[in-house]
Amino acid sequence: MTESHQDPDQNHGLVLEDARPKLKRPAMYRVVLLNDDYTPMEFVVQILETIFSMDRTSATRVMLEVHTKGRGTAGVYTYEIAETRVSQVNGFARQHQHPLLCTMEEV
Ligand code: TYC
Repeated sequence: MTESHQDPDQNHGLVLEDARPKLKRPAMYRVVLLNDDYTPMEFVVQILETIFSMDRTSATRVMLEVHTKGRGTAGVYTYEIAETRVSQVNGFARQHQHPLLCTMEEV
């Protein structure tokens, strides 16, 4: 058997790494709050302050956007962070018996 059959890349057993490995940006996910008729406005503002680290002015603006338009963006994150925040919002809302819903979608 010839050398070229045993070592088709002719690298003689060396593992060669690409000098410029291909990097992909991670997929990003929008965390979306949905409007409902029962969750108190103040509760939604508190969620935006505590779970999404917004100041009161931004939290109030986002809450009112959801209230008037039906939905609004609380933030954009990588998958695991978005998933954690969605389950924190839904868990906290359920604990307080509010119907508030939070979901995520790829940007
Ligand atoms: N629509 C609610 C009310 O009038 C307030 C609200 C805002 C509820 C945003 C949910 O994601 C929400 N009390």
